[in-house]
Amino acid sequence: MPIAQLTEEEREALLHNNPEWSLSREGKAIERTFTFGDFSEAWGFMNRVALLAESQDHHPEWFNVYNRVEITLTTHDADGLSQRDVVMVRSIGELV
Ligand code: HBI
Repeated sequence: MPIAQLTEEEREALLHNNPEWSLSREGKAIERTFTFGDFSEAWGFMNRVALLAESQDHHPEWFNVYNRVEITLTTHDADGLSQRDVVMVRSIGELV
């Protein structure tokens, strides 16, 4: 089911409020790299994000090497960023 994309103003507010994140894919996604002490911590973080993703029915694209986790958020059903990404950015921010 299609979902509304964020407006330009909403995208700017998202970035302004979350300076650790940056736009990618020509404004259709947002990404952030997280670095932890070791793999165990990184994996623990990924576990918690996975539970969030399931509860929100909104799933990250991510890449992990040892203590580093790169997360890209986008909404496939919107072909770009949506409020679902705003909520996920906020939820992930509360975890770290
Ligand atoms: N995760 N990132 C992302 N984007 C989506 O559009 C999406 C999702 N997880 C589940 C989901 N959509 C469902 O609503 C179905 O479209 C599979």
